[in-house]
Amino acid sequence: MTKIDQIETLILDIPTIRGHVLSMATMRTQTAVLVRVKFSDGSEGIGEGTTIGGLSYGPESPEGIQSAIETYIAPALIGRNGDDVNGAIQLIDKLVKGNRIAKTAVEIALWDGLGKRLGVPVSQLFGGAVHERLPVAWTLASGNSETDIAEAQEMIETRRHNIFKLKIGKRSVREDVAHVARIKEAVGDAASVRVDVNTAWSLQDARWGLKGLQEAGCELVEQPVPARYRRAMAELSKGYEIAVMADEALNGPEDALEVASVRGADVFAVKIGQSGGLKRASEVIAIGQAAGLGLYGGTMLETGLSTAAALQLFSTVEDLAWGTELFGPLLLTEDILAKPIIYRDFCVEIPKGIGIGATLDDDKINFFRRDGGRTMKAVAGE
Ligand code: MUC
Ligand code: MG
Repeated sequence: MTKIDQIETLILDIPTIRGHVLSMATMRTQTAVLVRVKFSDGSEGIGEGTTIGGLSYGPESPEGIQSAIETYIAPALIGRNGDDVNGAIQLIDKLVKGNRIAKTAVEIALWDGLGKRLGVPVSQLFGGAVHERLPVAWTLASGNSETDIAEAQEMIETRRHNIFKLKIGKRSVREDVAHVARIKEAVGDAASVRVDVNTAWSLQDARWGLKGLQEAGCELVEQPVPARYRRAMAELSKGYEIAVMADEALNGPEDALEVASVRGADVFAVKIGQSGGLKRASEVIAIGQAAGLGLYGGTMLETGLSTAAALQLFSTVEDLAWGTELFGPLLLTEDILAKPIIYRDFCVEIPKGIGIGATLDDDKINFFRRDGGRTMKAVAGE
């Protein structure tokens, strides 16, 4: 039996290429929790748990993710059969409530280790890839319309992105709609324009917002109202032609079922971290498919590591009608992978290779680690 011998965690702080202005925070750095699982046969698996803007986006912070893994998840898994990923998921779900991003980080490392030992990509463990590349959006969030337009035009010219998600919700609804209309007018039919409000609007704001956005040619609005307002989301989906996407409302398959049952969205933004791992994300996908909803491969602006893991899963999904936004590595000043993920022709390529298809660049890890390489937090068996 290949046993789980040791689980290490470390926190990386990586600067972003520009300020990323969201309704609840402006990001100048992204913080990722990395996990390395060492197995008794000498094999290893790597994983990542990342959130956005400290505790401003969701209930887990980077420090909390690290602590949940070290204190509760790792001790329960040490000594177990490393090949039994489902058993590990079930055990941790019993022992640890919530903490989905922490669970995801460890689960990715377990799938990565298993894929490597079997000599197959993780997509194979989910039935096999049906895509080699997927469309990938870019987020315009400099906080300035002119800068966003210049950024969009450069992305279209270089054939990197022709789907843009605009982060709004910080200014008034009227100002936001005017900002979106200017960008849509500038890019015309060369690009799809969508927005993410990150829960900032009341239902009343959202009614005005969706009307204005729709008239401006915006195709989709992501999470306009707070996550718990399922009926408001349903009302908005029904009331306008513009597609309404659930993001913060989707924390795993149970939420997916509730949202689908009240038709509280037209589209699911599926995030592996928010779902609680690749397996739970695959369940969210199945519920969305069964309910006839559109699917979108979401991100928590993770590094190349978790982006590779998400791509392994999304490559197996028959129809991601709204594409993906797995551009996290491009927002960071440095990619931490030895072989960066490839972005070209408006698509992201599914990494080749075994496991999640990612190898870390150790120099970069040492450079960005918060503890400066002085301590290694590890939980190991006797
Ligand atoms: C979110 O809320 O979707 C994804 C892309 C981006 O710019 O921010 C994220 C988070
Ligand atoms: Mg979102």
